[in-house]
Amino acid sequence: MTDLSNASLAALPADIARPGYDRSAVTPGIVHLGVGAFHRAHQAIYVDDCLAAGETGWGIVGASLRSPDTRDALAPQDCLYSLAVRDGQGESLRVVGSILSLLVAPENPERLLEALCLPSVHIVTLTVTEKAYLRNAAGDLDLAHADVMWDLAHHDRSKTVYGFIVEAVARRQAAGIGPFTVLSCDNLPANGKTLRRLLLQFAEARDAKLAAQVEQSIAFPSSMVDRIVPATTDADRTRVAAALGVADAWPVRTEPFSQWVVEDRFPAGRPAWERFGVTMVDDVGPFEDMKLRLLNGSHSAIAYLGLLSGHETVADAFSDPMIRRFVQGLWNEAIPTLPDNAGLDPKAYIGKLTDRYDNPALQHRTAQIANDGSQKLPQRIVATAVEQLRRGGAIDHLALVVAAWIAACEARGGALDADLFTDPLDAQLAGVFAGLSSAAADTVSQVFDRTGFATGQAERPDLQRAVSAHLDVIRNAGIGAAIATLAEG
Ligand code: CS2
Repeated sequence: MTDLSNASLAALPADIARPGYDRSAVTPGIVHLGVGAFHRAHQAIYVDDCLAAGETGWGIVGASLRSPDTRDALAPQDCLYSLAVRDGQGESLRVVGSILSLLVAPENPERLLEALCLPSVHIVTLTVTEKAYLRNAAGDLDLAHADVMWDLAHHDRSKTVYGFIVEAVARRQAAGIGPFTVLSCDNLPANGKTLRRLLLQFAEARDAKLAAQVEQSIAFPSSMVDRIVPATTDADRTRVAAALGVADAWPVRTEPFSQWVVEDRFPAGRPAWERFGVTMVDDVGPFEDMKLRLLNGSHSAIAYLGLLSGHETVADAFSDPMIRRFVQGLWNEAIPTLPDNAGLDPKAYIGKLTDRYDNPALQHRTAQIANDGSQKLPQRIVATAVEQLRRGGAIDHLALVVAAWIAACEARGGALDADLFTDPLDAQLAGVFAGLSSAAADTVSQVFDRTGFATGQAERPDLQRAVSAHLDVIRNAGIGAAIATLAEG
């Protein structure tokens, strides 16, 4: 079978959407760090829409900070790939052309720095996942992390986003090239502000003058990104190739829903995203909190409760009446913590979420979402629980999610496969998770210390007590019994 490429585009069946613009006339305007499936199903689509409407200055240079897989799969096909949008009604395919080139940072860090210093590049975007922000238990940049220490000493051979961005800022300034805007698209609260704070901590450790330069010249708008993008499977490759008539080494599979809310602070310019469904706002905070607490919080709940009850996908787990009721109860605890004066409509939001989780064609694996719980739960569950406690509200469901995460971690290598999911703190937590013989309260207190959950919050002991009580029941009687102890949503 022929491979997907610029040359084979003309041979695609007539009903397959494809770049109708001249890709060779598009110049790189965005460098994206973390060019995984999520970016390719989300931001790259909004940019593709802009290019199709005639903009030519916003092509994407995609960079992987770790693995060569995306570049290896897509470079031979001129960086083209297909987007498969699926629901119960079927699948629609579209070939996407907005990624112009792909780099693998560890292979050649200098090439990424060169891309970051192109005068045509005005925006640097990131989807590097929570763990790449390298925060310590106190939430600050982990200056003792080996990669951070490496980057502080090797400016032209960076490994972290901080090393790359700060070196690029320094080089652009030295060469008289104007600054870029840095846009985080990760699932962190106040992601722009958070990135700015951590980046300044890095720059400060490298050179105070450089830190001042970052502080004065770089804008860090925050953004809320939303689209569910399960990992691609071989079945996707086979199905997509049959529909295209050409082979695509790495299509991405997603849902019809897509949302992007972005703070409109781009001093160096930006694509006209608002023309294609992006909501440009002054303050993304309320949208982020709603998404992190209602979507991501329940996603993590479904992942850990689902794994402990033997459900392989979100749709399976969510069709289990016990879990469905649980999620409703979780939402009932989270909604009162959201601002009520920001024009949000949480009821409509969870109505839509219910449909999205029921999508039978997504096949989103619970094990995929279960990864990196120590990095996700703080903003998805713990912050919500702290706020509920502060306002005298219930935290039964919230606390059970934390207990289910611990129980799922403990179950790896026993009831669950040892490598079903991983966590960046696995090494630090291995001893704790192996300590099934210790009392639940001891386990929970050690987990809270190592993860930094609710550090410095007066509500921490109450939260720990609630989590311990649930963990005790899960250990002794199973997840079903723990859920059964809860009053109905
Ligand atoms: C998920 C998210 O894997 C996870 O942790 O909760 O990736 C989720 O699918 C996206 O945030 C949806 O926008």
